[in-house]
Amino acid sequence: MMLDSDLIAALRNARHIAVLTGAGVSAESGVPTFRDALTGLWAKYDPMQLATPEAFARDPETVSRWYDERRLNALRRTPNPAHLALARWQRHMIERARTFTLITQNVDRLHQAAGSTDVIEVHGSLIDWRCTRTGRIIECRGPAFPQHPMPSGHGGVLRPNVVWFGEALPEDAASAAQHASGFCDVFISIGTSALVYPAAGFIHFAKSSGAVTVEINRDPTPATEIVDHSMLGLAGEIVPALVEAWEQA
Ligand code: BV8
Repeated sequence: MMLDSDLIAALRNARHIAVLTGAGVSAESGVPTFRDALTGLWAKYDPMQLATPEAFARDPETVSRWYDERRLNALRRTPNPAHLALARWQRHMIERARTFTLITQNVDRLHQAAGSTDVIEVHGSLIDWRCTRTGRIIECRGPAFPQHPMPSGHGGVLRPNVVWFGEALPEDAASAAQHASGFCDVFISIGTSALVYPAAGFIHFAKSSGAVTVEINRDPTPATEIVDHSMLGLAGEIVPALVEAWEQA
């Protein structure tokens, strides 16, 4: 794979790298992207109509079932070469006393399974569910819920601890992501359609803050025309090649 020499030079000199990932990074692990997350019996639903507090209030059983099915699928999946390469890159950057910040829109926890640490989950996680009354968070790695929605045992029911459309990002995650995007020398967007805000805004903020910006994606996106380097292709192929080129630079 031919890699741009200017990009390799920018990566070699970067003291701070920030990466934003989307569902495209997990696609090769068998986790459907948000738009593909509706197969089979879910085909009749629009995810934008299910991933909202209004949908949960209107039909908690359907929304709970959809998220529990996605949770069980995510728990069956394993990290792919893109996840593993990002975790290796972070380790090697830390060894060189540099920073590597991974911001993810994904809710499948595959980055952590690959060994990435301090992952900033701007859209929460499918694995954690929280009580609608107390806000108490419970990590759910067990079998399918026997009931939908599940009683929390604390006077409420369990909802997925994800950020729904119309909900604010977790304050700590949003500010950490904003800081990393504004502070980095190189910002790399991987496997995201760059359509959902405020997450997609981190790409623009990094660029306006002077970072060299890179996009790795199977298809062009609205960010493609504003980044400095666009690499079209599969994350599972491009990301390991990029990390190898950085290690040899
Ligand atoms: C909020 C968790 C306000 C749930 C998700 C401007 C500013 C702020 C908000 C807005 C704004 N304009 C509009 C909004 C509202 C809205 C929004 O952005 N709407 C869009 C549709 C226009 N934003 C919000 O509602 C956000 N909240 O703004 O709150 C507020 C403030 C204060 C107080 C109260 C309220 C919250 C947004 C978060 C929604 N939750 N996920 C769940 O998972 O169910 S978003 C979800 O969809 C994903 O997390 C992802 O971020 C997004 C898109 O999903 P996908 O398309 O599947 O995935 P992705 O984007 O990652 O695309 C896949 C890409 O991968 C594709 O491009 C494909 O080509 C590529 N690909 C595929 N395979 C591969 C690959 N690439 C490489 N290799 C491969 N193998």
